[in-house]
Amino acid sequence: MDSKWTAPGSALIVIDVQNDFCPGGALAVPQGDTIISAVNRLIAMADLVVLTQDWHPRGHGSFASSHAGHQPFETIDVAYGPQTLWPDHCVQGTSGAAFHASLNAIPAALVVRKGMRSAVDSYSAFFENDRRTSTGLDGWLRSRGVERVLLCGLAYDFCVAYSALDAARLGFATAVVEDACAAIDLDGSRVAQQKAMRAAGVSLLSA
Ligand code: VGL
Ligand code: ZN
Repeated sequence: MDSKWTAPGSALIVIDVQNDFCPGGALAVPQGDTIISAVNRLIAMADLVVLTQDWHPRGHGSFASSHAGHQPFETIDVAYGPQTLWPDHCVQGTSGAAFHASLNAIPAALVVRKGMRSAVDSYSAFFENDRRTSTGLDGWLRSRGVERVLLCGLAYDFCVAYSALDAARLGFATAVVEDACAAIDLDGSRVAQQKAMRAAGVSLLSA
């Protein structure tokens, strides 16, 4: 990996390394916990670290349980477009929403919580799924002088990919460390999002 990704002007954004996305959790990503040692090595090398935390209120609109007659992993249409329905996960204050105990969260300068409004899901660290409501991360990074973002975490084909595509669109040089990510892979979403990231100019790296 080129040293520019760990130099001043670069930030590492660690996406959603939370218990519910790891084996035993409510929305377990296969092998979700096996990436954590690689994530911790990236954290140790980074100049600036941001963590994201999926942080839903009970009864959140992305939960299948909030939609009578629908099952997890179905897609429905909502005000801002298609929305995949998920098992209840990362409910604010629960152990499932906590960072995995193996994640070295100590060096993080900022924790961005997302998905906090019941009516709007939020995969990206930058914008909610309505694609308009900002989390404020763009401005925070710019005021810290960040020009390059390196991403890793869970899940590769949802929150990591959405965040990387937004970062590239916002004008950051953007890279994803693929072997520090794990995918849900719903209906081919892993390869589809990998293609989309490549097409957007996101560098796909190995640790
Ligand atoms: C995520 C689905 C629902 C993710 C979050 O972190 O990729 N996926 N909420
Ligand atoms: Zn979520």
